[in-house]
Amino acid sequence: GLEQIQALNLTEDDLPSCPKSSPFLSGPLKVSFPLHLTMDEIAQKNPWVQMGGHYQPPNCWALHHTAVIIPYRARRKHLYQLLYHLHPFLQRQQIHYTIYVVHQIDNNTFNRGKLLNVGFKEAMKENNWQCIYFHDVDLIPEDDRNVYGCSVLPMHSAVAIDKFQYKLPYQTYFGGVTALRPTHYLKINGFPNNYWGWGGEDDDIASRIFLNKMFITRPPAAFGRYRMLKHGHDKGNEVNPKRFHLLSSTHIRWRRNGINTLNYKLLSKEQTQLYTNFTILVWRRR
Ligand code: UD2
Ligand code: MN
Repeated sequence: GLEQIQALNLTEDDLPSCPKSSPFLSGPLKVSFPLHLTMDEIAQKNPWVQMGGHYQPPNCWALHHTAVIIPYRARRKHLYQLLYHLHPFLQRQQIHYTIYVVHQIDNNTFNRGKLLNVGFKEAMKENNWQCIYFHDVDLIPEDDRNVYGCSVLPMHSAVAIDKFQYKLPYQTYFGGVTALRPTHYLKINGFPNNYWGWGGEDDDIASRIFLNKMFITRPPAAFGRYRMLKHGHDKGNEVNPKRFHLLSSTHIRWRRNGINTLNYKLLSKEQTQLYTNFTILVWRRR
């Protein structure tokens, strides 16, 4: 079992590689949203997930080593639904992963870009991840052939979302669920820290990729399907009126605004049964 493997501290040399395509994939999924989920219930359904929301296939060496980072504040029901669906989804893919939640606990305006930067930084302290998934809390994948590993190009996974009638809203759209290798993430200096409130940060991230002469790739639309849990505009995440102005100068700012200028205060780090939680305060210059 898994405990034995951990006790022996097996490495890449001791296990056969997992197959290129996992035999456990089931393709299109029937996604439903059970009411009143609890952490214990979800944990019981996922006995192989270890403290902190960690998993690796017990009998083979995973091809993908992935940190899933979720920017979060006051969306408990969405978080439970995501954990309920994502853990079995990732295990069927036979990947090695940990789910990290970055919780902005202050009353400042929500800052998704900054939370993703914090998630990257903290997750890389925990493990030498080879692939980072940046994942909205409210997006539930509908096909497990959408494998959460990285390719040689930055990946945009949320290709077809029910909210957009399962169509890509525009060609450079890079919202919802995206993935980068750490080298690529560092090359673009991470994400912008100065998008406060809703909107624009996803386009800024896309610009950073294009400015660094990279392209984005996507899974086939049949695989990259998601349902978005229903929500209105959150309190504290008002539409950012400065977003267009900021976007017009990404090419000037990206080198001096990102992972190299990130500041925050880590209040706590907890391992829960289903995820590792970072509680943080973000600073806002006035
Ligand atoms: C879109 C993008 C999203 C992001 C956002 C603009 C899609 C599918 N997603 O999402 O990636 O670019 O626009 O910022 O197009 N959150 C909280 N608590 C809050 C507010 C936000 O946890 O109070 C997190 C949560 O993970 C959420 C994400 O931030 O899923 C994006 O916020 P949203 O879902 O309110 O915005 P939405 O659906 O327009
Ligand atoms: Mn949403």
